[in-house]
Amino acid sequence: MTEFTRREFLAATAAAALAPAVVSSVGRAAEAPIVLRAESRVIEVNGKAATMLHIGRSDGVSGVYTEAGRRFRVNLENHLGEPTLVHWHGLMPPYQQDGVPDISQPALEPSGVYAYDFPLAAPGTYWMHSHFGFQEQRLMAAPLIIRDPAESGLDEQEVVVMLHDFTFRDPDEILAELQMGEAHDEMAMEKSAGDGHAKANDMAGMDMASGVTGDMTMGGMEMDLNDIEFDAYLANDRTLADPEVVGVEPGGRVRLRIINAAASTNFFLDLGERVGELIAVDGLPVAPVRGRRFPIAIAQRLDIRLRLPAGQGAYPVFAHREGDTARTGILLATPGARIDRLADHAGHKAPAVGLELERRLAAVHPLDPRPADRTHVINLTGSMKGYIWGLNGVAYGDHTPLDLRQGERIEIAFRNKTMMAHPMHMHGLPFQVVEIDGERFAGAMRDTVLVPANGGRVTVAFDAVNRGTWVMHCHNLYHMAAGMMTTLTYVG
Ligand SMILES: [Cu+2]
Repeated sequence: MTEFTRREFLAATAAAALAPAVVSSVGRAAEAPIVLRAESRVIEVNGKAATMLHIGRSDGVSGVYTEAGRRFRVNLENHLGEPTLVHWHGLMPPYQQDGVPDISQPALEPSGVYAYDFPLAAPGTYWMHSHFGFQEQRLMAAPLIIRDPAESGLDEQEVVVMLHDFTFRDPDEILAELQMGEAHDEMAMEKSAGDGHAKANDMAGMDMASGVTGDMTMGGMEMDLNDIEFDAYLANDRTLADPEVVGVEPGGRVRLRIINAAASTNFFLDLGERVGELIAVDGLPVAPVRGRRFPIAIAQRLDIRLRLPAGQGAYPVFAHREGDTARTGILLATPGARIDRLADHAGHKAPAVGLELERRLAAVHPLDPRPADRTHVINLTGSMKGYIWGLNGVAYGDHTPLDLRQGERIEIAFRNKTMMAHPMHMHGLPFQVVEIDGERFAGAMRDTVLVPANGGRVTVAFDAVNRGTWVMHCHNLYHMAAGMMTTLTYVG
């Protein structure tokens, strides 16, 4: 991915120099748009071919790499035999360009083209994914990296890692089976018996280099961690049987940009023996946190700085599925380093992802402290039985849009009444985490926060300044499909 990045950067620079400048209506020279193609592709997983989806580019780059201060100029072409639409996850576009079918704009029909053009304010690690049906589970996602021009002189190698959970099955069938209930109920019981009590012990292995182990005991309560059995976990589309090997320099500095693009899986990012420095979550800077293992919930991102030892070496970067031994990852390797086969299962189950890291995060650019003009309590509701999920007891479609006004400071208090954790994502602008389990603090700015199972309470705050109609939903794709979504509209 790093090689792609460098190549892409050179190609973009060359293209900018050669392409005739187009004069836009405001008289400013504009770059030619990047063409993104929604298309199908065949990949091989576990030795078997699978037809998946893809956001492709003619130059072979996966995703968009650009700089803050530039415009996001993209033409999305639909080369699929079905409608699609792509959401620019974490960006702050005008709402008509947010990529949510029937909220922002109609889905893009086969052979259609949509043009996107808006300014990119903040640098950071973002991503793009289909917001149509289950296309995201079919791997229709790509990195969206906005570099900081102020950091262009840093001697630091960028390594982007996109995580996926992978299934050969049809996601519609998976959801239908979950809604049938029976198989799932058995699995949930087995899981809570098997995992629920192991968690406290597993946490002893938790290491964020500060000695803080966090409070993640589950109090013996039953919970359901992983309700779908996947066939593989991918890092940049590959498993650990044949991982991506990224060439690095002895003693070099690496900036990992980790994107959890999984449909239904929380991971622990595991740096093995190396200690990294977490510098941003969901693209937005935080006061640095040093550690070897960092939780990353569905749709979240981690930016981690890593200084490699002098001398030859190979350094795995694992993503370990919560509540499971399964893992995926990539390998950073100096030239000539010995490369050993990495097992795709760890020797132990990872614990549940909780909020032990979240409590320690502090935004570098927090909201101005200010009392809320309006607070909405949102109960996360639902049941494994019938696999019905909703917000305040209703599914999307029957929902009442959240009431708010342009310019207000809004707080949203999530209360999880279910046995599963929910990664809650809001479109339009990032929020700040300001309260966990009744304790106020000035936490991270981010766009997705995990609300833990069995009574987890998280409050987020934001200023409603990006007028329009937006969605807020659980980013577990199966929960969203089952109705765990609502809308908010604010206009001037
Ligand atoms: Cu959920």
